[in-house]
Formats: sequence, C-alpha cells, structure tokens
Amino acid sequence: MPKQSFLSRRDFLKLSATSLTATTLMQLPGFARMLEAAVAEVPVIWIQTGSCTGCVVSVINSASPRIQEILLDQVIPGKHISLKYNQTVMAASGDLAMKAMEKAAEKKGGFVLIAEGAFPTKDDGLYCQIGEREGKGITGLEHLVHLGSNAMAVIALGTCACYAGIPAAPPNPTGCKSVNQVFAEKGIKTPVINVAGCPPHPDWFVGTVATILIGGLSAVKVDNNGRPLAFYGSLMHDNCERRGHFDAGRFAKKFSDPYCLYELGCKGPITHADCPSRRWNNGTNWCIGCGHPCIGCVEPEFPFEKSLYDIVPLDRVTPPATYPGIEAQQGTAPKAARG
Ligand code: FSX
Ligand code: SF4
Repeated sequence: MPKQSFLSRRDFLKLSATSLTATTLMQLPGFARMLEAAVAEVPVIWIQTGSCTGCVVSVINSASPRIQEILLDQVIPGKHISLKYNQTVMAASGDLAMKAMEKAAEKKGGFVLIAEGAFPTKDDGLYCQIGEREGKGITGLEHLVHLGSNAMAVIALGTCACYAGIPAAPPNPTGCKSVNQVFAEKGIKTPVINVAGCPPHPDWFVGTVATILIGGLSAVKVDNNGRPLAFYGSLMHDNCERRGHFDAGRFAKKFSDPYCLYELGCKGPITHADCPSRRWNNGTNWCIGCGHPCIGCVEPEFPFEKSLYDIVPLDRVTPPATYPGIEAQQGTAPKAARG
C-alpha cells in the first residue's frame, strides 16, 4: 500500500487541543483527505427552513477542500462525507429523499444534524414544510424537534439558524426562531454549535464539522454566543486594515473614500469574526476591503434595528443613531492592525 502523506489521526487530535486548530487546519496539506476519511463514518442530515439558501450556496463554494472533494470520493475511493439528506444538492426527491433522511436518523445519537435557516413556529410551524407523512405536510419545526432530539450534535448553520436573523426581523409574521430558542422551549438538551454569518464563510463550516467529527464536540471551544472561537474569537475592528484611519480620525464620507467606514455605519467595532485575515472567495477580498461597511452579520443582533439601508439612501451618511458602540478608543490599534 502506498505511503499516505496526510495527517495521522493522532496528529490531528493533538492539533485539536488548541484553539487555533480550525484556522490552521484549512491550510494543512492533505486536510481534504483527512476530513474525508474521518467523516465517512458519521451520517449527516442537513435541513433547510426559513432562509434565502445563501448558506448552502456559500458552503458549496468551499475552496480548500472543494465541496466536490468532500461530497464525492475523488481523493480516496470510498471515503467521503456521509451526507444523507440536503434538499438543495441531493439528486433524490420526494419519498426517496424522505426515506434517506429517516434511515439516517434511525440510530439515536448516530448522526449529526445541520440546521440551516430560522424555524417558523407560529400556527405550529405551518409556514414551512418539508415532505409529508400520510398526505400531511411535516413542518420544519417537527423535523427540528425530532431530529434535534436524536442527533449527536447540531450545527446551526447561518445567522438565521443561530439567532433567527432576517426571517425574524419585525414584524416576524411566521414567528421565526433559532435552533437554540426552539430547543430551550422544548427542553431539548442536544449540544448546538453556532456557525454564524449571513452567509457563513465556507471555512467556518468545514473547519467546525471536521473538528467535531474527528476531535469530538469538546474540541470545539465556543464563545458566549455558541460560536467556535477559532473563527469568531477576534474583533473585526482590531484587525481591520482601515483601523489606522479610525485612530487618526479619518472617516469616509462616501463609499469610495479609502478611510474608516465607521460614519457610514460600519459594525466592525462590535462584530467578531476573522474576515480581515481569512477574507472571502478563496482569500480574494472582504466587505471592508471592497469599500462596504461591515453589517455585523455574525452577531445575534443582526439585522440591527437601525441598519445601514433601512433609514438612509445609499448616497447619504448614516446618522449617528446607527453608530455602533466603541470599546477600543482611537489611538489604540493593536499591532496586527497597525501592521
Ligand atoms: Fe439566513 Fe441561510 Fe442569511 Fe441566507 O440558508 S443566514 S438569510 S445568507 O441563507 O439562513
Ligand atoms: Fe474598520 Fe469599521 Fe473599525 Fe473603521 S469602524 S476601523 S472600517 S472595522
């Protein structure tokens, strides 16, 4: 048998002990192969409810490993993520698809549930249904309660699933709630990891899945909002390439100005994610890098009551009422941002 060049399980577990693991992992040679080999054993059921489907679209744009490397056995024959149900990417439909979901959920504690989107709860969840049983639609809420009670762990994917997000914005006509809100009301104790973002970065998802399945749930260290610290542990404002302008009091008055975007409504001072260093689209750029204020899409308060667009036209400066609170004062940029 040819010598395998990827990480050993022992090495991976050692790495999992550090909070840097998930960040570092994405760059390690052979990570895709290690991931495939590890996750092949645990079935994954992925349900999608109240949302725009942007989360799965973001995740299938994963660059390293690519999604086809994760889902298909292209690297080691027979080894691939055991995704049993996802209504957007699966080929099966109707009864065939529902049977695949049921079969994967047969063993209590034997599968991981990925929940994407917020869950309509008004009128017993009537406003979102996935499949049917004996001619009657099954609500997303029923799926979450049933699958969530039996799963080994739940990954809430996207800010809608984590904190209810845009679907729960006032007046929230369908009574949308997050996974944790539903679990608290129903007394479900299954652990939930929040992979926030509207949408989340593919690395945040892939790194979290890999860490859970290989190192166990305890390998994922989370913050007070249930987000993996490896990805959400730093403040955007502390690592922003425009922080020098903030400290010097140079603020953009229009979107094309190269200065700090705070006065245009930037939520970087209260937003926790590694976008400044990780960047999006395979490291190409990020919101602030292309002149757009951070909208704080990974935070529980998103969409903020007074966000950029709901009060002012795009060509006008955001009024002070929308400014986020500032903890760091001007002139205190950390070394990374100064660099
Ligand atoms: Fe929500 Fe995901 Fe935003 Fe959209 O499915 S986090 S609205 S990117 O798509 O749930
Ligand atoms: Fe960067 Fe926004 Fe902070 Fe300005 S307010 S330094 S643009 S994160």
